[in-house]
Amino acid sequence: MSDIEPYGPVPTAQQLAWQRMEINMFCHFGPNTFTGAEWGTGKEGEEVFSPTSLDCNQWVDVAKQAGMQGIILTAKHHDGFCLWPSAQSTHTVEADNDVLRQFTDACRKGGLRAGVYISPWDRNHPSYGTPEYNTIFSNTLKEVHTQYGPFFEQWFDGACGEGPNGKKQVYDWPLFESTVLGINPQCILFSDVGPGCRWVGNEEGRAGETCWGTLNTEGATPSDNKPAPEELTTGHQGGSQWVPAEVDVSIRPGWFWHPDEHPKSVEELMEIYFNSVGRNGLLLLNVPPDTNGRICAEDSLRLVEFRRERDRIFSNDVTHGGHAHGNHLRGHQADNVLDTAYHTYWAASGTNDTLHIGMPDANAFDIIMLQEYIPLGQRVASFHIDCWQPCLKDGAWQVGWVTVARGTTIGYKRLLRIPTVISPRLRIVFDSTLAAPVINRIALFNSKAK
Ligand code: FUL
Repeated sequence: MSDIEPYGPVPTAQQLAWQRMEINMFCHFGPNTFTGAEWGTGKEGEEVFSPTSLDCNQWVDVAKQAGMQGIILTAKHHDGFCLWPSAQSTHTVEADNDVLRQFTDACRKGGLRAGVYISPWDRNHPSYGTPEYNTIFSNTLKEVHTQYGPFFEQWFDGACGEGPNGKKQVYDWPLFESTVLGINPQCILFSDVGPGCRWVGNEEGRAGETCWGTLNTEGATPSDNKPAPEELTTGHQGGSQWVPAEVDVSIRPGWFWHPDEHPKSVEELMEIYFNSVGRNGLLLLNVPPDTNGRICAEDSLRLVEFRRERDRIFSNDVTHGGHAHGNHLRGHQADNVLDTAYHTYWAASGTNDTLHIGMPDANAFDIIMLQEYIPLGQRVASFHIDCWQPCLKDGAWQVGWVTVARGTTIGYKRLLRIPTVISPRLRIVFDSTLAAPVINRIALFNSKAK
């Protein structure tokens, strides 16, 4: 417990642990992997799903090498095909080919957290479109969470795309949520509007430059009664609930593996990283297994390169050996922003206090990392950063404060990319805050260093 009063909604212990995972892997795998479709019709024969050398341990190894801590598997996509021998459906794998079991076993063995995507939309189930389906779907959730759990996250997809003459299900969301949470209260429920975490409003790998962990969810339901996508991208300042953004995007053009598609470049993945983790979101990067039931070499190599690039940039914090100062409350002094301990922070004494960082030398940097201590709420609405630098003033060169970056929200993590600066001192000026800032980390990196 902190001796600083929290501001507004704050993450639960599970939401905090979830956000600190930063990057997880998504695996879209099912009949579509074999047919080339993205949305199966539900009429595919069960024999279509025929991985030749399924190896979930390999998925886990790849995810670990990529620096990820969890994997979410599409155990049932919109075609309704269950990757486990469900008693609620006839459209499933055979009992001796239980992919979900192999997946959860592999995650446990490899020390990764397992999550599960179970699509509410079902193009196969005969009862879909009737009230009875809600009970069946709830039983499906019950089956999966009791027999295969615990899962760290349950993904409720918002897509419901039957054609004009198709079936329309009126979903019983409260039933689905209480079913999962009744079995596993720790589970993070993803949907368009949470409650555990929210869709970021696009599938391009982009949270808003302004991205609040808070959202007004009163009266909202996933799918058909949610805030506009742009609102999900930015969240709501002063929103009533803590529902952080999850940024789901695929390493390939499609969500499922297709032979003629290829993974994004490291540059594209880095752009996604800065725009997701670097904007207060969690990155859920889809890496779909192929028809062998393995992650192909092209994708796993790309993931290793992506990890290497992050390690290269973020391994050398140039504030090392420096000091921070700013007015503080009750012993939560400014120097706490320079250590790597998560739970030590600077608690400003006033809403507009300025934080100063001084380094032993003038260092080159082009990336600024800021972290708010979100267990005490998200407080900063806008800020700017000045560096102590030579500058031209009234026609004469002198040394003074030069603004090098401006930003709005910070949240769990904010990464700002700027033209290279060489300076021994900087200050963070909080222009607009909802409460006195509480910052647990500031670091500076040089992406051009070898
Ligand atoms: C969407 C789905 O329709 C896609 O097939 C995919 O599963 C993506 C993650 O979510 O809503």
